[in-house]
Amino acid sequence: MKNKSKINYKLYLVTNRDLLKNISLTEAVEEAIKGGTTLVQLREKNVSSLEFYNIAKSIKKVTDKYDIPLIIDDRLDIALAVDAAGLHVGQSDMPAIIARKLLGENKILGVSAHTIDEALKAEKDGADYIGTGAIFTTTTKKDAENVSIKSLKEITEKVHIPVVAIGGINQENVKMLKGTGISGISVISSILGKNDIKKASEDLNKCINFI
Ligand code: 3NM
Repeated sequence: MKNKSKINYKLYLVTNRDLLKNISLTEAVEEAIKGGTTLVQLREKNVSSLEFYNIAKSIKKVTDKYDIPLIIDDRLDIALAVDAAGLHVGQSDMPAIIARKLLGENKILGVSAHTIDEALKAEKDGADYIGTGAIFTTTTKKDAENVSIKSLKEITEKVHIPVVAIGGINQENVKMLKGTGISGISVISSILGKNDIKKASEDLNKCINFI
């Protein structure tokens, strides 16, 4: 795995197989990486442990091929089982401080935080980066809480670790995040929901020169 301090958060793809059109998840991830995706999070709901493990193994083959770090959402056991680069936890998942203990210092730990207090606690508890959203309206995560651009900026100003914005980000609205101090954008549908995934990744990448 890359040195943790060298992780590029700029274009962070989160997965959701339900959005794919006539393409497998492994192929979709490969296309996104070819288009400039810099980091991948495997986030699949409603799967058995065996299915999640098998998907993670096949995605890891692709991310390893391109030397892109793979982060596993929520499932620390799967992250360890496939020797992923790291784990992402939400506020209702395993506490970050415990996840850090179990992961060790060398793995990446990401934490979703919606407020300054949550972000500061995540940093104290050992997070390497913060995911903050939903910045724009998203239909991909049904229970997403809204976070304003002003709050996003306040979070980036208060914490000393990278902050990645998530939620409804697309080619049109991404420019509104200029000046917020984010280290990257995290997206599902504006890449995986498109017919040409490589082009979607390329196009989005061109819109984030300010990062
Ligand atoms: N987390 P899309 S929003 C996985 O607010 C996820 O924490 C969010 O998907 C949060 O790019 C979200 O399609 C879904 O809007 C992002």
